[in-house]
Amino acid sequence: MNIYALSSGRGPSGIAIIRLSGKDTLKICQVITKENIIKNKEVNLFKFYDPSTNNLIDEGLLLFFQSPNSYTGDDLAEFHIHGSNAVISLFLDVLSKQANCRMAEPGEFTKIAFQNNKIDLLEAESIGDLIHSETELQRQQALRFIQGNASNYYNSLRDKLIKSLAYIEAKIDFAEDDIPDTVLKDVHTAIEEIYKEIKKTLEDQRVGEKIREGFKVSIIGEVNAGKSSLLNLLSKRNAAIVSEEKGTTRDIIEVYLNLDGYPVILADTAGIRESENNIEKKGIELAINRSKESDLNLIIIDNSSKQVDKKILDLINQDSIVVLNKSDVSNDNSGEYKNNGILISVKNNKNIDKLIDLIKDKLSKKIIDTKNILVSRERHRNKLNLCLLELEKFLEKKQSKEIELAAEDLRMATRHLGAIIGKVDVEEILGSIFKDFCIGK
Ligand SMILES: Nc1nc2c(ncn2[C@@H]2O[C@H](COP(=O)(O)OP(=O)(O)OP(=O)(O)O)[C@@H](O)[C@H]2O)c(=O)[nH]1
Ligand SMILES: [Mg+2]
Repeated sequence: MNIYALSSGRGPSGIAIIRLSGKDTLKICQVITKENIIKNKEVNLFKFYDPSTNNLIDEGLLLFFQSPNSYTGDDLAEFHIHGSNAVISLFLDVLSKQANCRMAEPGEFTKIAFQNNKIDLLEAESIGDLIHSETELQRQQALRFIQGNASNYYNSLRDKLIKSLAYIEAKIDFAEDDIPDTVLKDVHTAIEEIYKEIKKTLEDQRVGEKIREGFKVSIIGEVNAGKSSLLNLLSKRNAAIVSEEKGTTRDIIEVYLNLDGYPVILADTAGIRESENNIEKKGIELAINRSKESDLNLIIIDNSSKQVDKKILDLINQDSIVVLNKSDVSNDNSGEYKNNGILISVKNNKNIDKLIDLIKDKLSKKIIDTKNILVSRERHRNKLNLCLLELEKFLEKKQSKEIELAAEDLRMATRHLGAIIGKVDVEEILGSIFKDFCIGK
C-alpha cells in the first residue's frame, strides 16, 4: 500500500508539500508528471497532470528519495505545489485514484520510519514533540532526543543487562563446567550499578516531563488583590473575570504561556479568606490543593493589607514568590513578609518585567542540567520503574540457589528497558504513540 498526505499546514499558502510513500511511488510520480526520468535526491521541476483527464493540475517541484535513503525508508516523494485549497484538493483527489494508494493516518510516515528501523521509538516520539514544540526549551529538548542522546544511554544500559544475562545463562547451561563462581558475584555488582544508575536517572524532579507539558505556576493569595488581573496581563487576554467585588474567582482558570522560552501553565485561583459561602469554600480548597502541586506559587497580597490570612502566609516558601500588588495605591513597607516580596502594579504595568524575570529565575533553578534529561514522558518513567522492580527482585535472590528465577528477573528487566526505545513488545504501545501525530508526519 502507498500512502499520501498533505505534510505542510492547511493553506492558502505560497507552497504546500504533499508526501507520498510506498513501493509504487516512482510509478505514480511518472504517471502524474508524464516524465520517465525522475532524478533521485535532486530537485525536479515538473508539470503535474490528472492522468484521468490529462488536465494540468499545477507546476512545481518534485523531490524523490529512493529506498532506503528516505524519511520512511520506503520510496518517498514530495510534491511542492502552490498552496491553494483548490490545488491541494485536486492533487489529493488525483492521488486517491491511483491504484493501491490511500490517505496516510496521523503519524504514519513516522511509524513506517520506525518499522523500517530508520529511527527508534524515543526518536519517533521526539519528532512529534518537535512538531508540537511552542517554546525554546521544548524545541531544545525534542531536538536532543531526536539526536539520540537518550537512545544511546538506554541502549548502553540494555547492552549491559544483556551481557549480565548472558553470563547467568552460561552458568545455567554449563553448571558443572569451568565457569568460575566469581561470575555470579561480578554480575551482582554490575546489576547493582545499573540499579543505582537508573535510580539516579529517575531523581530528576520530572524536569523532562515539565518541559514537555509546562511548569505549573499558580496565582494564589488574598481576595481582590489583583490575581485575575495579573493572569489577564501575563496572558495578554481577558481569560478571567476581574471585578472589585471580593471573591469573584472560584474555579481554577488555566492559561498556557510561553514565558520567554519557558512553557508555563499559569493558574488563577479563588482568593483565600474565611468564607461562609459553600461554593467559595470549595474554590478556596481547590486553590490550596493547587498550590501544593505547583512548581511555583505567586503569592499575591494587596500592598495596603495590614493583616494577611495565616493560611496565605503559610504558603510562602522557597517555591514561591511574594507579590505585593497595587503599588500605585500604597507604598507601605510594614509586615515581615514584605521584605522579600516584589512590589508591582498590574494597573500601571509596573515591575511586571521584573516579576517575569523572577519567575524565570526560580524555574531555571529547577532545571538542573537539561543536557542530562533522559526522561521526557510518563511512559519512560513507568518502564524505568518496572525495570527497577525486576532488578530489585534479582538482587534480593540467592543467585546460586535460584539461578533460573534470577535469570527471568533480568530478562524482564531487559524487556522493560527495551520497550522505552522500542525493542520488543512494542505493538500495543505503537498505536497510542502515533495517534497523537498530525496527518502528513
Ligand atoms: N489600583 C489598582 N487596582 C488594581 C490593581 N490590580 C487589580 N486592581 C483592581 O482590583 C480589583 C480586583 O481585581 P481582581 O483581578 O478581580 O482581583 P482578584 O484577586 O482576582 O479577586 P478575587 O477573584 O475576588 O479573589 C479590580 O477592581 C481591579 O481592577 C492594581 O495594580 N492597582
Ligand atoms: Mg479573581
